[in-house]
Amino acid sequence: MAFFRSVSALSKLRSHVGQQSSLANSVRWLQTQSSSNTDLYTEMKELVPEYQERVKKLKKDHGSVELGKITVDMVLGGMRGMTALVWLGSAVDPDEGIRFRNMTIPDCQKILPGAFPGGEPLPESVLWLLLTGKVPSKEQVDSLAQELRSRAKIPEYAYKAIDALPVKAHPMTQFSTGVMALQVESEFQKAYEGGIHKSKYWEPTYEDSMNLIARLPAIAAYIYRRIYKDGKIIPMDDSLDYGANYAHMLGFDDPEMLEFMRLYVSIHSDHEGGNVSSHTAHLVASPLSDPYLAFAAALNGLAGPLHGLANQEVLRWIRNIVKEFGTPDISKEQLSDYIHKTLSSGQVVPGYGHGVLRNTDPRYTCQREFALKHLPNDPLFQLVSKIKEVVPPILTKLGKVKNPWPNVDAHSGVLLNYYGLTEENYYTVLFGVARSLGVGPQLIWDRALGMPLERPKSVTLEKLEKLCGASS
Ligand code: NMX
Ligand code: MLT
Repeated sequence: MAFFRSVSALSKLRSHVGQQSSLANSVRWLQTQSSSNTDLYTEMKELVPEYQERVKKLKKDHGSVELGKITVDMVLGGMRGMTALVWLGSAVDPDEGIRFRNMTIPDCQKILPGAFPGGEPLPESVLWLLLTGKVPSKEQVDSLAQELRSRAKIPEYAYKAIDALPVKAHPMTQFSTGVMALQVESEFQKAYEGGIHKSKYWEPTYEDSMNLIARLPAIAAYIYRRIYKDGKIIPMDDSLDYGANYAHMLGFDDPEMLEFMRLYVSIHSDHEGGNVSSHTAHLVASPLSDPYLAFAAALNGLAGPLHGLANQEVLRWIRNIVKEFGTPDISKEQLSDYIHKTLSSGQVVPGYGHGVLRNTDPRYTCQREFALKHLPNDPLFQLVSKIKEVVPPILTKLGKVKNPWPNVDAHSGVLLNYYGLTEENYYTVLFGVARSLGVGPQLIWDRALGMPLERPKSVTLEKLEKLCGASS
């Protein structure tokens, strides 16, 4: 049966990408298969037993296979390189970057349904792909968009919880508070209190995750309008897709900005499981805390300047450069001096480096391509391009930076700024909305696959020294 579905999927792919179809794409498409269910929940109901069987077999037949060794450097070095998690939605190759269910960003741009032919992937397409591992049809994506719209109602007390904070509270503090307020409606919590059987945990987790994803844009837009637009709220437009609706509720209706938001949400959705926000969500959900509790925690990790807040820091840093020289049109020598000044004052160059990547982030590259197409003459875009030439050799010369290349955050700010979203303190909220599309599906799979409470072993410093035969 799966074979026939795959064959029909392959012929659909050919009609999708026509002459441009490469063999590699076709193979990847075959791996993803397709299905005729227009309802995502029905699709999941079919998939869950199949995946449960795979995990059961893996544990039974290969439970003691060794995946690597753990060194003292790893224990003292933020667990870099330790394989310790299963994450279904995506994986990051150090050189090539992200693959969403084995599809690169260009694959997604070619194959996933967009708002119009040739358009950027719709976030709904990405959500379907991340959850099911299958490329959705336009009909499936439309049905999911409708499902999300129908779940998007926000209880009044969530707005009141945000209103209890001073307007000057950081947007991420307001966002995390809003998510905690939404937790009051957790279906998982209710079901657990009602004595649900563990084999059914994934079902209320699906409800919570989908409700959460559906409600985040309105909560996030409320915060933006509250802080920056005198509290003048713009209601949701039922004719719009997820990304476009978010932009619309923020106050942006330029079709180019709507398209950028679709791309933005899609590429920020997932970055395998070890990044701080995703890993935090998985950890916090592991003792059966519901998706709201887990996602609020994830947002608090995302709000750190070495993680998601870097997008805010990048634009602030770029603006400071412009302020210092009085113009964005500066020489490479001036830029180099500024970068050295940043480093010698003990700060990092925001938007550069990565815990896993060892090459330019493809999320940077696709944003650059978008900018080249739509805003090639924007002075800040030109400055960002110059920064990309000047920073890597300087970081390389330091001799300690493992990845001198730009990451996703090095680019997003200038695009948002160009379209009028100039308030950089808000940028991490956009990242947070997008990240729910990656975290939500994994939390559903965590419960479907019976992932246990996460509890690694720690050692004291004395024990570590003793294990190494070192004297203190
Ligand atoms: N500027 C200056 N120094 C850097 C940078 C940078 N961009 N990147 C790494 N280093 C330093 C790092 O601070 C460390 O120094 P020390 O030994 O003195 O503590 C040294 O180089 C080795 O670090 P790495 O092993 O290369 O990087 P690590 O995996 O520890 O950290 C980041 C990864 C992303 C935290 C780091 O590259 C960084 O701080 N980058 C700037 C902030 C940023 O852009 N974060 C966003 C990441 C993407 N996201 O959205 O989450
Ligand atoms: C992310 O998207 O989460 C960041 O690139 C950080 C990471 O992958 O560690």
